[in-house]
Amino acid sequence: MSSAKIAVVTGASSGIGAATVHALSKAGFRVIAGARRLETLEEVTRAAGASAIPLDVRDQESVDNFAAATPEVHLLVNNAGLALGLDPIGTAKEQDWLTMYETNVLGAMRVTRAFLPALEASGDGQIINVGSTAGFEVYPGGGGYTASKHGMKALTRTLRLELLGKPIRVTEIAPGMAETEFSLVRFGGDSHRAASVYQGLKPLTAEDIAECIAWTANRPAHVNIDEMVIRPLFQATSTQVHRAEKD
Ligand code: NDP
Ligand code: 8X3
Repeated sequence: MSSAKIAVVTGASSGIGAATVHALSKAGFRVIAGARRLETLEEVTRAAGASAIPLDVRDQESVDNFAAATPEVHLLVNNAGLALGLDPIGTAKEQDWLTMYETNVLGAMRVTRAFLPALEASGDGQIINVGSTAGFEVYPGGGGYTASKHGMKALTRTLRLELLGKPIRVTEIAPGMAETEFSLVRFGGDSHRAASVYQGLKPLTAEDIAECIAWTANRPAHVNIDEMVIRPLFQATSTQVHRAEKD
């Protein structure tokens, strides 16, 4: 039987989650990956030598099935998440806010709740939540997303208090602008609008964040990285970004 540690990565069909599947596999973890788009997920896991299980973090039954198929786990990466729209609060779409909250906060809670017993039983458990700079900053039009990522920060910090004395480390990784499918999803598939978010600067890549996750996961068992904030060089805050002039 292999003695490799087992890692679960949610939202692993694209972007940071997919890159994390590769980074953790390379670091020696046996990775079990979840997302809704099973075919896309399987392309990722096939290439990384990992396993794919369908997962919708908004659906309790799906989370239960996922957890039942994964009885042993040392590391949980709560990465599944999304932003929808950039509407000001005055014209906010309630369904968008609900979806963001249900995915980014309730989803992370559900998956964490399902895996806590196994993480504790591992004797060396770890939870890495992918938050965001939107978890401690705000920007116009970002109300629904920033509220959800502030929520995830609260969840992460609460967990660290509740798990004190147990062998489970808790970390928040908080990226700034990373070019993934994130903006494409946020703007309903509008690729021009999505590309304009990163125009004139070099954004982070999914791999940049995945390396930070893998590094955090590889610290000795007594070392807890509480929070890590990573931004592109030309982003100082959510609203202050330096862009090169267009040619
Ligand atoms: P992507 O859109 O590329 O990836 C999002 C992933 O989440 C996909 O694999 C998607 O898979 C999955 N997902 C969405 N909803 C669900 C659901 N209900 N159940 C299961 N999986 C779901 O974006 P990123 O890689 O950028 O996003 C990953 C995380 O990073 C998110 O939490 C995001 O908020 C955070 N983040 C992103 C930043 C950025 O600039 N890109 C910056 C800071 C944080 P599928 O659709 O197949 O279910
Ligand atoms: C994603 C970063 O700036 O779009 O979490 O909120 S931002």
